[in-house]
Amino acid sequence: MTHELGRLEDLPKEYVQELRDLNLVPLWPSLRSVLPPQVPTRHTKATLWQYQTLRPLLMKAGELTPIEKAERRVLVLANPGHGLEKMQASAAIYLGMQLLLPGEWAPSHRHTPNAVRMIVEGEGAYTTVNGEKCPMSRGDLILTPTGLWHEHGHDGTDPVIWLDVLDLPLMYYIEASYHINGDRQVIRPGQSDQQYARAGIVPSQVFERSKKTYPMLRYAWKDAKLALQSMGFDDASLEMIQVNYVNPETGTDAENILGYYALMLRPGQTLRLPARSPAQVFHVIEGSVQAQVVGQTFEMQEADTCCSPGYESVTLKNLHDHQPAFLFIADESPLHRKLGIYENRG
Ligand code: GTQ
Repeated sequence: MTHELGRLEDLPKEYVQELRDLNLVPLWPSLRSVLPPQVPTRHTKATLWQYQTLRPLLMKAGELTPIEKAERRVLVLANPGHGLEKMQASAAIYLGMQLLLPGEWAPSHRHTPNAVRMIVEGEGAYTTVNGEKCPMSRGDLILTPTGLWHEHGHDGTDPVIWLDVLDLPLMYYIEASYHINGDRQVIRPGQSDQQYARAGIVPSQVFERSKKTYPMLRYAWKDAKLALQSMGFDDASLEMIQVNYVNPETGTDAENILGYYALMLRPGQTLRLPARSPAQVFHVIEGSVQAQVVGQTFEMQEADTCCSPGYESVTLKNLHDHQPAFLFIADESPLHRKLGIYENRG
């Protein structure tokens, strides 16, 4: 049973003011709003960002603002439910589309928020993460976990665009977001996507030396795609063809706060994802996909991105009858699990 609670207006104005003057606030008028019944209040609105409409504006930013004046030339995919100035896609997720033009360099820095890049378009650019050069190709996932130095360079001939996913809103909210600038990194030999090229087979040195917290920094799309295709081929009855991007030495989430996944939809497949507590982001790597999110229907083409609030189911449909579709997904599951609030409501 839910009782009607006393309102602020029910109290004498002078009393409320007397409290306020002492930095005191009565709980009961606000109790239901901070602890709503059954389901949390979610500011995250189901929102679609179409690449086709965003891309020309990002290219325009390339003309208007030189890289030296931007450091990171990014258009933020901001959720109107949170207010655009908050620059957040969900409570914990930040999304940005970043442009790097041939010859440009985005200087080295490190920061507390964890980031990943999902490469959308172009060849020849790279991110150097703690001295490891990570080449960028469409669909590749590159990690820049908390505290690791990273800078972006471009030796190619055409614009390169990628999707940045960060836990910046969370870090900012807990007053832990800051950055440090650094010198250009010296590139050391060795690439983690070569060292961990096959699942279950890891370099023996791992057991001799102290383990790296983040052994794998680049996940090539060709490997993730092959894994999905193999899974689908292996078991024709498998409905959820999805892989997790994990730390290859521990099997745990690749980063601490946000989870990253790749999903394949068979030709014509419709897949209902259960209502789980974390908010999610869907980005089309290949194909076209319809996403039904909280009463909204988004028709998504390649490189389109949408988000969904937590505690809502999402239905994905591959709009092609003859080709599979591939999605990159980011969510707040690692955070929810660590906080002990993860729920799957079916
Ligand atoms: O590329 O390092 O979208 O530091 C926001 C903050 C990208 C980056 C963003 C960043 C970066």
